[in-house]
Amino acid sequence: MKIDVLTLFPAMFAGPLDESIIKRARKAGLLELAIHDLRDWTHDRHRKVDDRPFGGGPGMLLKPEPLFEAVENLQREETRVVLFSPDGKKFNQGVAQELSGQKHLLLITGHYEGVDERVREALVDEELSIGDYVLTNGALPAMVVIDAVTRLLPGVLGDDESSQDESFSHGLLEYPHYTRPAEFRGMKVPEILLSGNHAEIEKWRREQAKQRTEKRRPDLL
Ligand code: JCQ
Repeated sequence: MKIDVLTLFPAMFAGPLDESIIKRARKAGLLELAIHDLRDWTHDRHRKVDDRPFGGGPGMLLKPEPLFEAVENLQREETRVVLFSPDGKKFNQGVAQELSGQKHLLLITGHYEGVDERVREALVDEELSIGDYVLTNGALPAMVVIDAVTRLLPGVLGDDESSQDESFSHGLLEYPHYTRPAEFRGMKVPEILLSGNHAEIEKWRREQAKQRTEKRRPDLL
């Protein structure tokens, strides 16, 4: 998969995407990631990307010209153009799965009070929110989506890291997990997990996942 990102803060992307599983996916050529500075598509001396809203009011908006020029230069026939903002559709594991099937994503990271509405109307296929709070810009949401999508790409996770088995794919939260030692500071691992009875262990885990979901996330049931 190819992902292009348009941002005013390209330096924010150095670090999180150069570690661990994302780093490995990039090295293996499974993810081709390019971070672009939106100012590279301005033509004035001050590289101006924002302006005041018509009709007055506080804050600045991203102006249309650099965004149109950037998207028109980067997009192909098969591109999905995504804008991040608190007004978008809520991102979740299902959206991540859907995006992981695309050939090319172009992620636009908003800023200030938002973007000129003509960007939404003419350029954006999908507006996404990562949650009901306001961030200073869309760089963190873009990294969240890149991370969630990349780990779903075929070949990215090894057998030990497999995403087949994990919580959101069943629509339930995870059951409790334990590793050695069997007793730590007086806290014991549930006996059933040491029993070797795999049918009973499965049953216990299903029940724990159900109880935990009822208690913490009844909205998932
Ligand atoms: C994304 N949840 C919060 C902030 C305006 C495009 O307009 C704006 C974009 C942002 C950045 O994104 C978020 C966000 N999901 O704040 C303000």
